[in-house]
Amino acid sequence: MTNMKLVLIPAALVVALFAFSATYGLWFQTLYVDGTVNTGYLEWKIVDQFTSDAGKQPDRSILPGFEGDSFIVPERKDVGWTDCVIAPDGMSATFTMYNTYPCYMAMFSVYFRNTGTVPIHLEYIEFYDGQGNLIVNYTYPNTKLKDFAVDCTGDGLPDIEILWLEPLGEQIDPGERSNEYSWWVHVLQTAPEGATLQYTIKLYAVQWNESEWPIQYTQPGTT
Ligand SMILES: [Ca+2]
Ligand SMILES: [Ca+2]
Repeated sequence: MTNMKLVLIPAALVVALFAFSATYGLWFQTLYVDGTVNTGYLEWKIVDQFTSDAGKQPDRSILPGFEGDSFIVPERKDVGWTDCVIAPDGMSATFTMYNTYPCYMAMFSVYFRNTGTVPIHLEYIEFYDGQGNLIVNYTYPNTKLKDFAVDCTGDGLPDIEILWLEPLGEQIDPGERSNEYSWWVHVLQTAPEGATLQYTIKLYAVQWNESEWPIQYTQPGTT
């Protein structure tokens, strides 16, 4: 009887291992499923820009803190000028002001397009100085960014102050172009004489339903 038990136990083990191996084999069997899985992709590009003193325009002037009339054109002098280069990947734009002097003022804008397949939400904007250092990460929706200064030349002294004009919070559907995002720049007294001043901006978007501050829409028929 004892010998019979000893025989039965290994036999049971063999049966159990056989069953387990069948399950194991099925677990790793490749299963083929027919069909197409569509996954959207997130992409946007800066597609256009504006600088107010491109070419030979009369220079504008304004006082520190953007006080005064921004459309003053003193004696129609043309000393400085501006331009913009959009990066080949469309993810950033670099703005340059040439031959500047204190109180010189210029206006700048960018526009971008949703080149992906899902709606996006403009989440924040970054400003970098002339050395590529991050200066400001603008993340506050529907509010005006407080004026901020940027040292473009890396000498520790601010060269320009920036006034951001448009609130964030825009949703852009696939293929659509954004609204205008614009800001003013005023050259400070501490900028080097005749300096070429440069800074870069980057815009960041997220999938519309992953925004930290989604736009609250009113449902039709509600008050
Ligand atoms: Ca000019
Ligand atoms: Ca400086």
